[in-house]
Amino acid sequence: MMVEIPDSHPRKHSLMSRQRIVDGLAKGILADSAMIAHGRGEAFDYLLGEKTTDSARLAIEEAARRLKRAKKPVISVNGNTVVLAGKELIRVAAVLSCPIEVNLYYRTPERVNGLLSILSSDKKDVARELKPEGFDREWVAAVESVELLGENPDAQIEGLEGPRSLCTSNGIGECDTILVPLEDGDRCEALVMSGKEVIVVDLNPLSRSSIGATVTIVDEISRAADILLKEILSDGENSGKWDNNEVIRRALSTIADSMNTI
Ligand code: PTJ
Repeated sequence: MMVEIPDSHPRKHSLMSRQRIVDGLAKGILADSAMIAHGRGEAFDYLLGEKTTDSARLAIEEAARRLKRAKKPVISVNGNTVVLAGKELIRVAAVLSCPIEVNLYYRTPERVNGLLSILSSDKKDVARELKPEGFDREWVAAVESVELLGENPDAQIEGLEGPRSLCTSNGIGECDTILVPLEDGDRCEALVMSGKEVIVVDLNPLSRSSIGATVTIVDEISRAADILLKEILSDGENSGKWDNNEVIRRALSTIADSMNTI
């Protein structure tokens, strides 16, 4: 049931995201457990104050630096990510000139095709937008050149078995740096083991993906993607040594501090 949410509602963004998941499930493009995954995310987001924390911002800055210096970056998306942040990630891919690959835990050809067709239509919408501030190339061409992969996998993620290991050589297969929102722990581990830099976006700081990643952004995917775009377009300073455990500890301490608000 679609309910009109007034602009004044303090949790409008969160309720609209929930509706996107409901609609995606009705269309059959999301995993049956998509709502459970979303609910877990919402619970953590609530405890994190439903905003990008300072430590998440540091992780986004680090992610931007690594994606910019990567030789072959790629953005991997699953069902939830496409419906929540498809357009945001197309903007990021256009600026990085990198492909987006649909890579699913619960893979079926129907879901892959359905998600690719949403991304194709998102690409058309994004191409019609004004180019983001700081981007000095031709916007329409940059957006149109974003390759959407995943339909015809011709490679496998080393160390994984089954349909979730299937990938495209020109995307996840040969990338050196991968942005993987809402990732599954085994795949994250396998990607790290195969020598790739793995940038995870996950609201749960204690998930196996969060703990195993090279850079963990503990933030909501659509919020994080907007900030990531700005960071990629800015002249960020070089990073020093990256301590990923520190951002995880800081996210946990934000959650612990939320108890002091009452
Ligand atoms: O589309 P598929 O087949 O690849 O399946 C995707 C899901 C997400 C259903 C599947 O990967 C899954 O079951 O994921 P998990 O194991 O529930 O993990 C999802 C993680 O993402 C959890 O740690 C959540 O806290 C986190 N999360 C959920 N929503 C968001 C989020 N993190 C960032 N932004 C969100 N919007």
